Amino acid sequence: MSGSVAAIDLGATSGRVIVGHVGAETLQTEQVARFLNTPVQTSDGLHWDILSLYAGATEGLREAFRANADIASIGVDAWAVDYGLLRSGRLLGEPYHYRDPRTAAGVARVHERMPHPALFARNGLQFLPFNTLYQFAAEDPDILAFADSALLIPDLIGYWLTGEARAERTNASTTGLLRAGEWDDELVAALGIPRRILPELISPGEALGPLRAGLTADLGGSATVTAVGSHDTASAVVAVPMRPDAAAYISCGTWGLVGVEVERPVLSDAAREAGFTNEGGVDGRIRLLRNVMGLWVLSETVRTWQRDGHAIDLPSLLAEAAEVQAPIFDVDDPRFLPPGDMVSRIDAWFAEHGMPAPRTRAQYARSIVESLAQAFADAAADAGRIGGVDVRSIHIVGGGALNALLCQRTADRSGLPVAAGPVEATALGNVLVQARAAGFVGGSLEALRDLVARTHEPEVYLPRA
Ligand code: LFR
Repeated sequence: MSGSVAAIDLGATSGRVIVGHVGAETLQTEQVARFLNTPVQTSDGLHWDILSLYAGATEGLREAFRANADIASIGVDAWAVDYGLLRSGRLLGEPYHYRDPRTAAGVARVHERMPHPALFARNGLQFLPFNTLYQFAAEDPDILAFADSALLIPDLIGYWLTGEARAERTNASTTGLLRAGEWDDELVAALGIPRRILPELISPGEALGPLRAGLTADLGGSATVTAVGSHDTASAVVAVPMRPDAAAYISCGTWGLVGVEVERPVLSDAAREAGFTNEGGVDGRIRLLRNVMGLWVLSETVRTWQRDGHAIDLPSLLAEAAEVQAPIFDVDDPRFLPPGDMVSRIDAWFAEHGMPAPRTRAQYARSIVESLAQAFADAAADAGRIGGVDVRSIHIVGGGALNALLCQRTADRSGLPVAAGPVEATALGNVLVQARAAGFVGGSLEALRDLVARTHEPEVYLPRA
C-alpha cells in the first residue's frame, strides 16, 4: 500500500510544506509552498513571527489538499528549544528567538543552582546558552507564573491545528528538562519552573489528533496530525542513508550538527568536555553530536555586505572562493552567535590571534568554508572516538550538501569520503515517520534509510591528498 502525507518544515530562514508520496519502493516529495521566516526585533528583544509562520503553514496545507485530496497525515518539525507561553489556550506573546542575548541572565541563574557538569549528568546536553531551561530562567517570573503551558514551536503549531497540547519527545530533549525520556520533576522543581507548564509527552509515530473541525472546511481536507521527530535535526537524521556503526553525519543548514547515532546516552567527562550533546532521536536512538556554527556565519556575512549596499551572488562568490587561499578561524567562538556585522567580528578574531584577516570577499568566503570544514572534520572524529563508532565515511545532508566546496574540503580535511545528500533530509524524515505510522512503509530506521538510499543517490566526494 502506498499513500501521501504532508510535512510542515519550519527552518530559521524559511518554512515549507512538502507532500510526500511513499510506498515500498517509492519516496517522492514535492514542495507545495515556501514562505519566508523573518525574525522581528522589538523593544523587548528578537522574536519569531509565529503567526505569519502558522499562516504560511496553513496556506501550504490548503495548497497540499488542493493538489492531493488523499493526504492521510500531517507532521510538523522546526528548530529546537524555543517556545510560546500560553494561558487558557491563548498565546501570551511572540516566542523569543534563541539568538536573543537575554539568555545570558538565565544561564547565570541556573548555574548558581546547578553547575553544568551536574546538569549534564541528568540531561546529557552540551552547554548552549539558549537551551530552554536557561530561557525559562530568563523569563519574567510573573509571566511564567501566569502561564499554564509552554509549547515548543512545532508543538504550538500542532496545538493550533488540533487543539491538543503535547510535548514531542525528540524536541523536548532539547529543553534540558528530560531525564531518560521523561520530565525530570526534581530538576524542574530545583529550578523553580512551574511543573504545570510542561505538557504530557508524545513520541514520534503517535497520533496527536485530527485537524480541528473548524479547519477542515477552511483547508479543504481532513487528516490526522501525527507526531514526528519534531526537532528538525531528529527528522533529518532519520533520512541519512548511513550505517550508524560506521558513519558520522552532518545535518548542515543554518547549523552544522555533527555526530553519530548511538543506542544510549554517553554521559562521560570526555563527552561533556568535548562539548557533545545527547539529543533524543526517533525510535529511542540518541544523537551524540556537537553544534557547529554552520552556514549561518556565511549567510550573516553575506547579509553584512548586502546591508553595506553590495549585490552578492552566492554561487559566483563560492566559485571565486574555490580559487583563492585563506586562513581559518574558530567558527564556534560565541561572538558569532548573535545576528550582526560578521565581517568585523571575523577581523577582530584574527587581530586577537595575531593573524592577518582575509581581504577580498572571495577570501572571506573561503576562510569561512575552510573553517567550517575543519570544525566538521574535528567534530566527526571526536564523535567517533567518544561514541565508540568507527567512522569510515561522513554523510552531509541539508542545504550544505549543495555546497560542493564545503563537501570537498570536509572530505580533504577529514581524510574520509563525504556522501552528500539528500538536501531535503528533514522533510524526508518527517514524511517517513508519518508514512510508517500510516502503514505505507514498514520497518526499522535501517529499512527507512535503505529506502532513502535506493531513491536518493548521494554525490560522493573523495578526499584529495
Ligand atoms: C537546527 C537546530 C539545532 C538546534 C538549533 C536551535 O535547525 O534545531 O538542532 O540546536 O536549531 O534550535
